[in-house]
Amino acid sequence: MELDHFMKGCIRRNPGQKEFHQAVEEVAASVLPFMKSDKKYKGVNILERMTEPDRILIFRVCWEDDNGNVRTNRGFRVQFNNAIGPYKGGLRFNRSVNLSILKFLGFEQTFKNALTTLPMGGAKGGSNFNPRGKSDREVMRFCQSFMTELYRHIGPNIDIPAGDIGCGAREVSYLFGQYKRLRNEFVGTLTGKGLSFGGSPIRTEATGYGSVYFAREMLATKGESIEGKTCLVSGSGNVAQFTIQKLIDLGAKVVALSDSSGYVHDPKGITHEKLEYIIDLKTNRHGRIKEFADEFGCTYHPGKKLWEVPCDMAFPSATQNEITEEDAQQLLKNGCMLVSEGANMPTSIAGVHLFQDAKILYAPGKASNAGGVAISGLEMTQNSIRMTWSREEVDTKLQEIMKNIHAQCVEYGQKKGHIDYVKGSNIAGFVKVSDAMLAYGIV
Ligand code: NDP
Ligand code: 2IT
Repeated sequence: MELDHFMKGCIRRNPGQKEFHQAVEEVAASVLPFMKSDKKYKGVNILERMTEPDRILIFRVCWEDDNGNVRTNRGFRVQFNNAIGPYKGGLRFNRSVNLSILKFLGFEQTFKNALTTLPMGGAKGGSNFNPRGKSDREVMRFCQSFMTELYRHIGPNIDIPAGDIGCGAREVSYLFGQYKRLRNEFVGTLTGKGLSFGGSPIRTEATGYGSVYFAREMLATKGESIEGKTCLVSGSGNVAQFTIQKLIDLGAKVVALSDSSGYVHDPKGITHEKLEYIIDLKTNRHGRIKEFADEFGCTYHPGKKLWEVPCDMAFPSATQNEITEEDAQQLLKNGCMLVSEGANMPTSIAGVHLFQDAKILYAPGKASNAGGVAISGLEMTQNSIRMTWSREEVDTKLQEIMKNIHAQCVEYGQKKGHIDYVKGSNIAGFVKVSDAMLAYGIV
């Protein structure tokens, strides 16, 4: 009832932004009942305030393609909340990008960043520019044009962008190079940089590794381990690649992965050698996952989703709403006992409810994929102190941070021996950000 009332207001204020409504509803369902437990939340409209971004920047991005045509894209930066630290979050370059998607991502980022224990606020940005099929020079010209507007709104103590879908090492490098030229200063205003110019060890791997470390923590609550488990990993980009790598290292068997065209099923399991092929295919050659099936003689399923393959554990690592209610039903029917979200909001609300009702180990992205932004936070620290830590040091810190996030979920989400990670992560993130906002008065 209370949730319905809150959501009516949210929908009225943000018409047509269905992904944003979805992200808010998931948080409000956990937080509204919790707010009754303390009178400091009474009469201050704190959740309304937290669902309104601090500011949104929208700008024109013009560039010239290889054939001399003038192209126009739209650039965005949603600076959602800087109550606990400077704005921080990735840039998404994909045809589907719109304000609803970036607002949902910026909102989730605010809670996620609070969970990392590091001082970072939440933001997200990007463009409806699609790097797929573009030459390196076209991507460069787009990135330089994008930064020519964005640079005036960001800075190492203001807002620190990074990558996301369609924005990897190549794009971050072009963006950082242009920022540096315009400002004439070398500071850590972007994260995910190359290792020779201020990047942190393990940042490339961090989201995927973190998602597996989080799964390991969840399994430990049941006295179980990763070893021997059959896994599905959707996507085949940055997050999927290093989720697969860590799963193989820890003795799991990954039998399927995908891209936006379909999935490949490899019952023998992905090996390190096959993974190297995938990394080269997707990161360097920008190819299609079908080529993996041709190369290694396994089956390719065009236009299908991999959730129909039986598994013990699922790691959705592609995009939002890739697990529908039907997909969740299918996973549960096949005996899936753990879902660790590498992507942001990959499960529809109906799917989340099915996982919660089935009481499987289910981690929402804001908890399980926080390793990426956490290491971005450590990249900022290293840039500030002008030092680089070793891989081992950063990996140890990543494991500690994922443990800590798990502990926060247990603190706020445990009920009768079961851990509701959705409730736990939403409340833990909310407590930290709202405490700061309330301390500032009416802001
Ligand atoms: P990449 O661009 O490296 O890879 C994205 C992958 O997802 C590709 O395989 C892509 O397929 C697939 N994909 C993209 N859109 C769709 C779609 N609409 N339907 C099906 N498949 C799709 O991005 P990342 O790996 O960095 O990001 C993946 C997810 O992880 C996103 O949800 C992102 O927000 C989230 N995330 C990323 C972090 C990071 O550090 N990079 C941190 C935390 C979360 P194709 O090759 O066909 O385009
Ligand atoms: O969704 C995310 O957390 C990211 N894309 C990473 C953001 C970052 O600033 O590293």
